[in-house]
Amino acid sequence: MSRSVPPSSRRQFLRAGTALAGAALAPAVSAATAGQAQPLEVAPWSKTPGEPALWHPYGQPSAYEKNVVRRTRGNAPFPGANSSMTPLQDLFGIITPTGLVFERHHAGIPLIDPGQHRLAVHGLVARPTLFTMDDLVRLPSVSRIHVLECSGNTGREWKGPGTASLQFSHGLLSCCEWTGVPLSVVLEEVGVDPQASWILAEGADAAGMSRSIPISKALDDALLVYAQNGERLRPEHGYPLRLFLPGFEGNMSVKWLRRLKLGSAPFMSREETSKYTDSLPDGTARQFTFLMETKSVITFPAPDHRLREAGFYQISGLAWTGRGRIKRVDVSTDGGRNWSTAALQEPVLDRALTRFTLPWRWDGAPTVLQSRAIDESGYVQPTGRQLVDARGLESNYHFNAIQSWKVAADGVITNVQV
Ligand SMILES: Nc1nc2c(c(=O)[nH]1)N[C@H]1C(S)=C(S)[C@@H](COP(=O)(O)O)O[C@H]1N2
Ligand SMILES: [Mo]
Repeated sequence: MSRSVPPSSRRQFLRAGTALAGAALAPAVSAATAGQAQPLEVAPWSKTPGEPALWHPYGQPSAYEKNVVRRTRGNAPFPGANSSMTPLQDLFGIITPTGLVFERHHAGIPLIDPGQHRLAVHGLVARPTLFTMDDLVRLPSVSRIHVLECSGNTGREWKGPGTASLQFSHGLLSCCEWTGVPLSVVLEEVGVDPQASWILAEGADAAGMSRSIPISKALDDALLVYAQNGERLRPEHGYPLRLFLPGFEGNMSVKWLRRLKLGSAPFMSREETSKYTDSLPDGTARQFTFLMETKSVITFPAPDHRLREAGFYQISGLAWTGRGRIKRVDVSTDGGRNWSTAALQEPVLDRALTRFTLPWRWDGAPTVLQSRAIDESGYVQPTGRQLVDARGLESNYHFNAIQSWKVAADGVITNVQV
């Protein structure tokens, strides 16, 4: 249709379309680009055949997208112990491309030969078993789209605005399709002792990272994952095998999984005693805080962008919850005085990222943008103040408050708390 419409009436159409879409909207294309009805030039790349197929046997993004990469903050405190963040400000839809999925390693990325890798399942079981990868891949599998979030994500926001970058504030977050064997299938193979109530999951990395998993979760929806977004796991995400626990904090999805031990009590590993507990104002700590609470963030515009002029913009963002589905997202474009209901983009999946959008006309005046997610259980994403009132300031994990982005008159966007 657009080809048969001459430029001038095409502009009228755009105006009419945006007028229909909402009272606040003006022409979506700036006068500088829309105002010139010149013939299209034939560019150099249209005059000669391009690169052949298999230019890259494994596909690569355009060279013009080379800034869309994971980024890391500073140096590792000891070898291999660091993380990299997903560039949420540059992504669309709900699936994180595998090469941009955030990483969190406690002792680097082990390079494991799948032929030599074994999964031991022992403890309170009838038949202790060593599984090869071939053994596991033969079993019935499922594929599920789920969010993975580090419980340390946005941890720097507890004591006031953290970093002025969406990638660094919220980038320990991704959403992928995960393929693997339900853990319940493997547990049936080995025969669970009725005494068993917890499972120790241990990684084959130099950290030997381990966590205790309640048997109820193991039998419910835990997965032994070997593929991500349609291909085998990448080394940095646990190749050849990881645990995946939908809706639970990322730390529990143990990568490079080598051992599952069934027992009758939690195992009190380092990662659930000294770490991944939440200190409270009265000096006690919350422990085994597995569930990732409901959260959202505006991914455009964000501090990683700059608005060049007043006019129409589509506000876009992500909402998610470890409890199930997102029911509604409210967006404020005036620092929380008024809220509008955002559109939720299909599909809205259980414990996956949900994309929301809201048309917005920026009048060029300073303002504050916020989003607030509500899940199907009725839980409403809290303000920072509500969260600090309930949990104090000593926690590093599970910060899920409403995020505020301040838009200044010059279009520069900063991280603020209101
Ligand atoms: N064996 C092992 N598993 C691990 C980790 C690790 O360092 N070692 N990091 C955990 C943490 S803290 C998180 S948030 C997730 C990150 O998964 P990703 O790197 O695939 O994004 O893996 C978890 N599983
Ligand atoms: Mo994490």
